[in-house]
Amino acid sequence: MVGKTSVARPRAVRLAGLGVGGVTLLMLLAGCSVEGVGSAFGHFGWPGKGISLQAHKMYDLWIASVIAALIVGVFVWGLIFWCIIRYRKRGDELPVQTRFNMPMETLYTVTPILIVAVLFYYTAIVQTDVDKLSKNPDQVVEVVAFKWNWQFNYRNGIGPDAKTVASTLGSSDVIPLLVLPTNETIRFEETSKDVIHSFWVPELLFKRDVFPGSVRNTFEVTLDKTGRYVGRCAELCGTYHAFMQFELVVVTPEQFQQYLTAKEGGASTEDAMAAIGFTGDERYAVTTKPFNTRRQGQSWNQSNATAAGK
Ligand SMILES: [Cu+2]
Repeated sequence: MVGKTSVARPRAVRLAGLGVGGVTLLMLLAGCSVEGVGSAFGHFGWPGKGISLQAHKMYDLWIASVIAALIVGVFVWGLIFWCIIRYRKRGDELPVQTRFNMPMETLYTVTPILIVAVLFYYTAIVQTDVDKLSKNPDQVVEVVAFKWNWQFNYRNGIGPDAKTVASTLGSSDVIPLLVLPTNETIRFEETSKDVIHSFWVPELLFKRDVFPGSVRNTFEVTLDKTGRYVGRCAELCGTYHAFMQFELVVVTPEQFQQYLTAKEGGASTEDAMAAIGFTGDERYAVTTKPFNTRRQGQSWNQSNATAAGK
């Protein structure tokens, strides 16, 4: 009896040490190239590392969290399968019982607390950073959502009292373009004319609800990759919710100034796009197209349709 206990204790301690050491080593290795691991595994469900400085931070947090979860998962699965095989029933004799083993109890109490504390720490840091508002953003865009489209107002200052200097309004036939520059802080101020919508550009790795009334949700991004990215409403807001799309066009700061000057001078969005080098169909959205709303000519309850079963 004495022999059994003295064998079990050191083994438990060795196992604990091995577990902690292994997890730490793997976390360190994984931390070396979060992005490398992410792209090797299809970004673990995200559309990539994002197009803003804020997105990159969220991406790193997400990939690192998944890696940490997988390490814990593999460790636990390993222990389970090891127990199943090593201690499968061979006879009526019980395996070594290690209840009230203090090192083990301490290990599986302290380790989860440590993991949660580390995840909490980095989440709080990234979240605070993503939500941070600067005193003087370079650009302010008022996002106006309504059933079922978007209006983007370029503003001359912060808050509801600022003036709109240029505007883009979407319609059933034309997807609204939101043209913005790289390397500048851009503040979005959101407001809705009717129900709750949600402003979402998947490549920003971020969405924020758009409320009607006095609530004016804000957030900021600094874009760092030119290109064209689809945007959507991410809050079920009624019949044509799925048709509520827009396109984010990220251009250089010089192009943006030209675009804004053209818009301020009264040019249409397509003419302003042409002024900064987009020609032909590129003057319109390229990542999505208007859906047929069937509001004219057809209706969902067509009069000449044959009822089911007739
Ligand atoms: Cu909506």
